[in-house]
Amino acid sequence: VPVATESIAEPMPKYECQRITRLKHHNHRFTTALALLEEHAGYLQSGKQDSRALAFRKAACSLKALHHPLTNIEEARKLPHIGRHSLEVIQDILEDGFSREVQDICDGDFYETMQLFTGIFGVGATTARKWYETGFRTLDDIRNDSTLSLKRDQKIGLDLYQDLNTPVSLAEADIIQDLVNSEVQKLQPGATVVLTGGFRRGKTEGHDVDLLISHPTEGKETGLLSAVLARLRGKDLLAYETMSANTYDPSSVSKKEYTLDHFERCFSIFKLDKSLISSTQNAKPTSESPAGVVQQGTSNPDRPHQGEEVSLERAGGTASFSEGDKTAEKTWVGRRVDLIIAPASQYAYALVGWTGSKHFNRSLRLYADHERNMKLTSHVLYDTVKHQYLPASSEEDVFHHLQLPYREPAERNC
Ligand code: DGT
Ligand code: MG
Repeated sequence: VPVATESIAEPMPKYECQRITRLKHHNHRFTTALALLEEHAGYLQSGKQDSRALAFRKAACSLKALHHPLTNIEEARKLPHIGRHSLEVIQDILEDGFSREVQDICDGDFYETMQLFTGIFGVGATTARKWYETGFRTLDDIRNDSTLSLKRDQKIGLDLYQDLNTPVSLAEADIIQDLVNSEVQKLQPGATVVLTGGFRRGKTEGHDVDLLISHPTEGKETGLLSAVLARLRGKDLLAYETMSANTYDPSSVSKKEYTLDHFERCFSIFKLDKSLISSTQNAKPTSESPAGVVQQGTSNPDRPHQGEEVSLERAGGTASFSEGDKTAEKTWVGRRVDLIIAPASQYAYALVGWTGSKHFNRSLRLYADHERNMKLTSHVLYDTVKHQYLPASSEEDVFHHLQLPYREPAERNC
């Protein structure tokens, strides 16, 4: 008889990284509502220390890890991290089939407008809220206001709004990975280009393409990113790029700041030729549509989208580059691509970090810190008692050092 790692009778472990959390689970009716409340809370606060949003996320994570559909509120009370507010929402859904609070948020124009504005590349909650409070409600309100001095990324975000708010399919991500890989191999044979982020966790759609680039020989990755970008630029494959240098400082790990990573990286927008993706246009999203919430162009089964104003057609539709001639058809579709360079010695940690989910990483880092006296980053694991770094050559090594059962990427979807 196979030994179940988590039986129904056992209490759910406190840390998300101790559990198995898959994309598909038994409680989407609750987690969809909680995800919307998380997103809404993020719009009200300024993002960083957002404890309300985090509370909704943690409650949803517990429900995602449950092995069966939740049918009564008493059971929800026994789960970890389900706060009072989340309990009320769960109770409403159990009793009435929907949450009045969620419905009210969807019915008002704040949430819808914030979704619209934060969908602009380069626009965060703070800017979006400022625009909302000014009275702006549509993308044209933003485009037509001459007093706004938009940043370069925001301008391109408006120009390519439809492209960048159409989910990237796995087939498109594979094409982009191949494009990058073929340039990388010409420059540094034997280098690796791995599709990470949500796609590695089994998602069939995403908001971007996260590519982790490395080379088995330490040092051979140096200079690779700018050389690859030069080649991509030469082939006119980039609509936007912004590079940041490697700012990794090994001495900083023992300090408090260990959440962001410091790899050399490029945030870019690729021009993906429509002829390359024509075979993927009819690909149906496989993510479930949670009951009762309008889904538009969303890559996350738990991220509800409203945004009625914008019609988010599949890539290759009628997208046009609105600078200048508004009717001119583009031959390409804009896709967000992150290129990250990791040296061999940090690769395993980088792979865990960039595979995510973001919340899984958060729990891994808290677990390392609170339960093992270790500092985990996307670069290293540091034992603060023995004062030593713990090298890892695989993701399995990382989990082993933390004395955690290994979780496949598909099991890290919290
Ligand atoms: P998506 O793209 O919306 O379908 O979903 P993900 O899970 O691919 O999310 P994404 O692309 O924002 O990030 C991929 C993973 O990389 C995520 O789990 C967290 C990690 N990540 C993203 N940005 C950073 C960063 O600046 N520093 C670190 N350490 N990790 C990051
Ligand atoms: Mg991603």
